Amino acid sequence: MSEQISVGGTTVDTRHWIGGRRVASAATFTDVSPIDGAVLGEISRGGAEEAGAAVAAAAAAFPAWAATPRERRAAVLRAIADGVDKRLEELAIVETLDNGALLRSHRRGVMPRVAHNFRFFAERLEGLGHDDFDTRGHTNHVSWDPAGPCALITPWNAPLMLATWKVAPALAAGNTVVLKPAEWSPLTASLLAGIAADAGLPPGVLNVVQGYGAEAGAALAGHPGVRRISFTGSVPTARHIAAAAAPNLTPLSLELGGKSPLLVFEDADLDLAVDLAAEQYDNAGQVCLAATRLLVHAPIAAEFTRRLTERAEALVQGDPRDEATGIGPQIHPRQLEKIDGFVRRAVADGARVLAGGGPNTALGGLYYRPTLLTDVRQDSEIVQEEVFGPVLTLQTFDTEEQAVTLANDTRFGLAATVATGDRARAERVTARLVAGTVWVNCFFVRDLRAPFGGSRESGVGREGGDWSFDFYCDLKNTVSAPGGWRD
Ligand code: TXE
Repeated sequence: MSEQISVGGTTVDTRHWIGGRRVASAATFTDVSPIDGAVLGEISRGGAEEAGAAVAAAAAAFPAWAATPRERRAAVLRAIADGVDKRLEELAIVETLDNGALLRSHRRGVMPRVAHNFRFFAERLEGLGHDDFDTRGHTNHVSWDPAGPCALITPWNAPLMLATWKVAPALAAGNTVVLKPAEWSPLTASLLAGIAADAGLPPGVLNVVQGYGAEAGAALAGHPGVRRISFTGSVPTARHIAAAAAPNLTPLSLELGGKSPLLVFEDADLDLAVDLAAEQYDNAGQVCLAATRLLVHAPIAAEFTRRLTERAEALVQGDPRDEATGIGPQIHPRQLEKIDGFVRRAVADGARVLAGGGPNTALGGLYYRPTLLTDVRQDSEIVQEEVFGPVLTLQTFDTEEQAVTLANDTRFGLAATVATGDRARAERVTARLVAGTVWVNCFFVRDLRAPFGGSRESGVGREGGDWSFDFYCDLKNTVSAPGGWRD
């Protein structure tokens, strides 16, 4: 077994990164490209032992990193961002081969955002602070003390972007990190470890443990030395993690799934509304924020449906490395089967297929056709459960009241999008939607200063801006009496 594999011309080390050293496990798992099923390599398969070693390394590195002045920590984060920029093309290619998302979006959107994650939290750290305040002459001083080793457990749909969204604020805050990337897309985390070391991050401050969730992930979640757990992934896994963390009372941040609505009112710009709906097929529907439930005002439903059906059918499906491709493969055979199961059961339950409806047999492999379903019941599985594939449902409504009721009627609350030309309506409707993020006449506009997270089963807590520091730090209030000094 080779520990150095070549992926699209880039050398990637398949071992863990613990205490500033590459560490191999005897056991491995196979990493396969979703584009064509090619084996990319054998990756070290960590478990309790490797998780324990990584937490020990993170604990050993913690005091010195926590005591490192903010400016120095910020400088290292900026150097990591520069390293990401320098290796942006390699990262984009490796990520595309590993998770099958479009190369052009990795190049132009995702990897620049990875670098931005580091620069943003470097800058935010420098500005972090409160004015001291006074209580009957006593001074209150609030400080953000680093919490300790953080376990960051991340998914495969946007591997490096979601990992660095956690790694950057955790490190900025003065914590040390053990990152456990998803086993279906482990490669860019390994590259990040190298980039961070080259940027001057001391050994043990960032550790990467590869492996399966039930092994490496579970060991981290239940480790008593871990002071924070941040997880992005599915609701069932979040429950396992919360249960594992409970004996230690480890604080958790959980960013989970969604079943977000797009509400299209009759006064909306129809071109824009169709664009917004078609955007939901991005990343082959593997986006937690995706507005997969289209709720359309009855008077415009026929025209909207006609246009969106055309758009779905015109989407170019194929190799995510091709510039012309609009939709690539699903990540894994298990996901393809899961998606197809959802669609088949929906059809058996009375849903009508307007577009797609099954795997793209011409392409074979993991390609699922962009699918649009209608005649779906609100309480049906296809409307209530996250599919995490290119599958949208379309329902109509007659009144604003009905639209809001339908929009809020799932156990999720991650995001919602409203298309309307009526400002007063936008204000009324957005005020009543249960969601961590609401977009009006736009989608996926993200500013890292804003809080991000979900309501209900879409998550626990918020990250972003100073909320990230609130989570990754132990906040301390120091109250000093006015007198008593000997100087
Ligand atoms: O996710 P998991 P899966 C949803 C989406 C998708 C479904 C299944 O609906 O269809 O989840 O995907 C680690 N202890 N989302 O099964 O299991 C795992 O190794 C500790 C939405 O791949 O949540 C990986 O690193 N860790 C989502 C990470 O959890 C464990 C993105 C995510 O995997 C673990 C991904 C355990 N017991 C899936 N079990 C989003 N919110 O964007 C697994 N893991």
